[in-house]
Amino acid sequence: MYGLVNKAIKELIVSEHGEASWQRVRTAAGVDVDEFIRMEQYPDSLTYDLVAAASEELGVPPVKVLEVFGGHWVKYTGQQGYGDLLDMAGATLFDFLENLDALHTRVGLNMDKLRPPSFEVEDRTDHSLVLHYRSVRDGLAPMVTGLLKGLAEKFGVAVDVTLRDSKSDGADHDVFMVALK
Ligand code: 1MF
Repeated sequence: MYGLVNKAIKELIVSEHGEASWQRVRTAAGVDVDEFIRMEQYPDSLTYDLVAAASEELGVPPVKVLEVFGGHWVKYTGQQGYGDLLDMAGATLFDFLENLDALHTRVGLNMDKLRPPSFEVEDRTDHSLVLHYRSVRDGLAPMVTGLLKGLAEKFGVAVDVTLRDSKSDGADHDVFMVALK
């Protein structure tokens, strides 16, 4: 994945737990880079290793690390020059989710190595929708839960997020129910 992802993980750990904690995570993950380059490609395994090491260091399950990271990604990219990209994608949470594929197409115009997930909205009403999440990567559904909660915060709404079908339980892909509270 692009270095921006690993930079976001580092920033989250440094700001919440301090530089020493980050250095322990980085070392335990066997990562010798300390300054990631945001437009450079790194192996997905490096990102998964950082999540596993952060889980050990902080004593929280990997699933929780991913969820917290998903929430952080929305704030981090908003602050790191992608605020306009996010603002253009929609004025409400549900419009934003409908436009996520277009957002990734836009990012991918400049980054030919981007392997974006796809998000398909189904059964949209005023207060709920069904979200299909398809990715070349496995195990990131908890991050999507965090992304949805982070987005809800950005748009000032409260949501219930439930994973209806789970790829890790054998479903074809992950399916979320998203309901406004
Ligand atoms: O393939 C990739 O490297 C990749 C990296 C990040 C693919 C997707 C993403 C973003 N995505 C990460 C989790 C899902 C990964 C997967 O399932 O395979 C989060 C998508 C998302 C969901 C809900 C709400 C907001 C979301 O993201 C908004 C977003 C998406 C992409 C970027 C920024 C915000 C982005 C921007 C620049 C990038 C890479 C991603 O790289 C550049 C480009 C230009 C100059 C420097 C770096």
